[in-house]
Amino acid sequence: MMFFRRSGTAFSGRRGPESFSTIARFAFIAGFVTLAATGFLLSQYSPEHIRNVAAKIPHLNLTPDTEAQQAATEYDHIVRNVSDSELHPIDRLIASSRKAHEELVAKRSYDVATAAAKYRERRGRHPPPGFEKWMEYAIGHDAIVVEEFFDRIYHDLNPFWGLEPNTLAGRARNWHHVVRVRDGKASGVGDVTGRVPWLKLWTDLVSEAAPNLPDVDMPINYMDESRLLVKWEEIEDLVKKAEEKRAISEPHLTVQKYRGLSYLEPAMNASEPPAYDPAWITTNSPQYWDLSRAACAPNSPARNIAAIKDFSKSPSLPSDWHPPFSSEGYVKNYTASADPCTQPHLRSLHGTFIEPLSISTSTELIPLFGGCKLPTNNEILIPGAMYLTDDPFYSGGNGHGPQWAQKKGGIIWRGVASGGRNKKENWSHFQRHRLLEMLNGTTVSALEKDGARANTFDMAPLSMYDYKRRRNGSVGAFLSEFADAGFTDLLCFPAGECEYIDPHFHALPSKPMAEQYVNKFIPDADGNSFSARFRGLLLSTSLPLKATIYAEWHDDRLAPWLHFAPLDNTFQDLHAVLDYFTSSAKGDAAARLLASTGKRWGEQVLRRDDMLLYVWRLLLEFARVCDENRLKLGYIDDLIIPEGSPQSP
Ligand SMILES: *[C@@H]1O[C@H](CO)[C@@H](O)[C@H](O)[C@H]1NC(C)=O
Ligand SMILES: *[C@@H]1O[C@H](CO)[C@@H](O)[C@H](O)[C@H]1NC(C)=O
Ligand SMILES: *[C@@H]1O[C@H](CO)[C@@H](O)[C@H](O)[C@H]1NC(C)=O
Ligand SMILES: *[C@@H]1O[C@H](CO)[C@@H](O)[C@H](O)[C@H]1NC(C)=O
Ligand SMILES: *[C@@H]1O[C@H](CO)[C@@H](O)[C@H](O)[C@H]1NC(C)=O
Ligand SMILES: CC(=O)N[C@H]1CO[C@H](CO)[C@@H](O)[C@@H]1O
Repeated sequence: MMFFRRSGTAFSGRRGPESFSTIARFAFIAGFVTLAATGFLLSQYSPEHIRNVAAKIPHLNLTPDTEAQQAATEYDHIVRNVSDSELHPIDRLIASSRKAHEELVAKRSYDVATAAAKYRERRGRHPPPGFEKWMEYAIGHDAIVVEEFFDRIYHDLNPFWGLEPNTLAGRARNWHHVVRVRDGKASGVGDVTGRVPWLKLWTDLVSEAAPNLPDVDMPINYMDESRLLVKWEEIEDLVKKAEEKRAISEPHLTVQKYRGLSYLEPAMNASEPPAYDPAWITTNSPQYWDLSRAACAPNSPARNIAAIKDFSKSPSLPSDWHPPFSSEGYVKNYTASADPCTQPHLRSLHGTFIEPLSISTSTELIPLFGGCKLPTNNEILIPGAMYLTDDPFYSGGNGHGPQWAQKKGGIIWRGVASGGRNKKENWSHFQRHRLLEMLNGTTVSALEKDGARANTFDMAPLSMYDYKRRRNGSVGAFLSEFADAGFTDLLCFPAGECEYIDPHFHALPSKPMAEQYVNKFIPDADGNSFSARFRGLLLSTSLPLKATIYAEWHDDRLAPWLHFAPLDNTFQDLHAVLDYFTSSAKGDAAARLLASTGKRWGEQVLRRDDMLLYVWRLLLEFARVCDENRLKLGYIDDLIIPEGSPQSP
């Protein structure tokens, strides 16, 4: 996360005297502006102001179900009446995404025996003890339990099965900031004076599950950026070790009781043991790209491509980029599209790899939980703390936007020029700058007129994206009407010296999300790390268009081309995607379908309850990995035939 960060050191994220809710509102409204602008913007966009604005906007009257159903009916009706040759590649992607998602959701479990059976089948172990209480809560709260939705937990935890459990438990306990569960109660441990209230937000969430959790420690990353980049080979070794021991143990050898962590308490009157800090790399040398690619598989395209040293030249987008994760020019496998290991060009197209604001990275595997990470990072993902505040200004509150028919056919974006430290020598490589130049009608028109390239991008060739506006050179003219996108703060470096950027961008006033939701389309691009807006956008009536290199807890439960429109991290597909959605009734119906289906789905699987269940299950698993009896620990009640029972389950 970018919006609380100003300085580079690991534990210096101190905050001013403002309350979190004030900051949250502000950050939300202003598009995560830095603190420098706080005073000004807070007065201009006070909560009252936003409430007043929000109150004036018509809101969705239809229940989301109805809206999503009507949208599906409308789109299907149009598609049924057009010939195959009139179908767009995106229509095919939508069809295949709907089908895949339907099949996935059909695997839903409604009772603990089914859930446990699916667990064993997919994980090769018994579920952790406490699984029945977890499932009971899920059933009681109408949670959609599909085993695949939790794949991320196992991906993240797998390497830790290769580490020694007592060492792991000790390191987790003695970390700087920990959500600690003892005897069924959760507490936040660590000095957070003057910091963002993440520890409290996460502790409050864990508290809800705590009565049903064993003793466990959740060490959390208090920095904005993800921090662990362990070499690929090392992770492979750990995973191999874990695999060797992975088994579904004999029920009579299985135990249900965790060991507990009281053995880690310091002896009476002894001082607390110090936190275990591995060696931290704190400068951009070696460059972050080089650290990250060491965590890529040896045969991946990025592994042997060194970081760029000179960013003074304009970035080169790969020409004729037809990645394997795309189909006919549009992202198909969104997970793969977020992976820098497959896309060496991202070393010059994403701020994380250009000049991150701060770095504090280790190549050693330690237990650390956080809200987002690169696919190459080794943190254990939990829902971002910003998704947990009940502050209505984070999610947009009740103001999720008017229904589709009442919306303005435009695209809107506001935010700050983050992504890293943008300077004269490197700004043209940042993703947000690229997104905004691509949405700038003036810039695109100039480019169409004389074929010159913009600072941050070149138009994708007609051979890749062939559509009328592109042929007749009216993409820029279209955007001039359609797009309302700009930075609210240029974040020039050195501060205030904006000569290098002034000819290309000017700051626009912020706009509350409630006002932004009047538009049909809202792009979402990474800042210094994940944007933290995605959940709010999904829950709105607008359609999010999203590219990212950051993974989040919810990825396995969201489907591209069904719940949102995915974009390539180069944004080379942006203009063509917008053209698809805006040049026919079919495209508009498709956009409405995705926007309303995403909203409806988000209301079912991105609730606080769903985040609780994710963290609850994760902590059952983490407690098990940290337990010296971990190979024997398991939930087996569903396998035991109750005495006197005539049939086996
Ligand atoms: C189907 O397409 C035909 C020809 O394009 C058109 O005349 C007809 O009105 C369409 N029907 C519907 C239900 O859209
Ligand atoms: C711990 O400290 C208290 C007060 O300083 C003292 O009374 C007590 O004897 C100490 N206990 C042990 C086990 O050292
Ligand atoms: C998408 O890509 C990932 C790897 O990046 C792969 O594991 C997964 O199987 C792919 N999904 C599909 C549906 O092909
Ligand atoms: C180019 O094509 C678009 C889409 O058909 C159309 O709306 C626009 O008027 C055309 N512009 C020019 C300059 O021909
Ligand atoms: C759009 O581009 C023009 C020309 O490059 C620039 O002057 C203008 O400031 C840009 N608009 C925004 C909102 O940044
Ligand atoms: C990663 C990297 O090389 N970033 C460069 C961005 O530009 C500045 C010059 O202002 C260089 O110092 C950085 O090294």
